[in-house]
Amino acid sequence: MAITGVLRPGHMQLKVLDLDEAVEFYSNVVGLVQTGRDATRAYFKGWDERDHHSLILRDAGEAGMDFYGFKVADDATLATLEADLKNYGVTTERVPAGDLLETGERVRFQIPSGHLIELSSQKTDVGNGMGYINPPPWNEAAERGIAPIRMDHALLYGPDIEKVQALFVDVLGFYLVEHILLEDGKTDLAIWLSCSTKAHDIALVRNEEPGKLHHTAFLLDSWEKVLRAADLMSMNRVTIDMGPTRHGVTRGTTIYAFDNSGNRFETFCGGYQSYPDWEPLTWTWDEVGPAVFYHDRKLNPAFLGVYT
Ligand code: M3P
Ligand code: FE
Repeated sequence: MAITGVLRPGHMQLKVLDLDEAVEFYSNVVGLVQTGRDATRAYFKGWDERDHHSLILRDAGEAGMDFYGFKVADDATLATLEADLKNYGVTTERVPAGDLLETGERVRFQIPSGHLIELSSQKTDVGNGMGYINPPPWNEAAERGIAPIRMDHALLYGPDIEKVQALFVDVLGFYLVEHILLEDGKTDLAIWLSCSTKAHDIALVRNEEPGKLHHTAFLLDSWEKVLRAADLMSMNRVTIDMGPTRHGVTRGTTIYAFDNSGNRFETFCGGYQSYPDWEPLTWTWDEVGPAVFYHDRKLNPAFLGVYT
């Protein structure tokens, strides 16, 4: 098995203003599949995800993120990474199995940017509805609403992103794929980190205020589906922040829009696949516009300034 350690983003718990409204939005407009509900939360997955859930919506009376979790290979890996984090000086806590539906114990810790990150190794495989023997390529869940394949990545806003990078690289086995430099030519404004061959599994933008969410991204498999997503957003009167367009960073095609709580989400079609031995790509301050929006070549004011 070549992929070891941290495998992929596992879950994001998002705070919403009104759970019923959010459930309706993420089911019918975003087109995620609802897989569960508990006292305060609703659970969703993309149509081609197999684990019980990736997005959890919590009735919180406000917007933002509670935590972002990664799936690790197995229980032994979870215990090893927990010990490695402690040796690195990170305080960790075990959240009991079953706290999230169909999910085993989670190791939770705070990173220097103020966000809560989790690792877990067990989540019930509920399948993608197409079975494991002679499966069809897609089913009706792949066409309802925007219908992303999976939750893809998150972009977090907070301070001390170089410390976050060190922790993810030195302890969790991630690598830097791309970064944008500030005017001084030395300090990073933003970093894109991968634990896989994806161009990013997590990204961070430097920001004074800790613990903030810029966006959660959902994967589509073609530029045409990005266009279809934009059509559906307009048909459903969804507020689009930017797009459809392309990122210079990651070369991904993209739309940013807001859910009814004001949380930004991205419908993203990945640009290229990356490898841990590749030299990271650098974007300089004078090219920050095209780094983020390749066609407009400038940032829109809401894009950097609005987060939850
Ligand atoms: C992405 C992406 C920023 C750039 C964001 C890029 C906030 O969201 O998926 O590559 O500068
Ligand atoms: Fe993104």
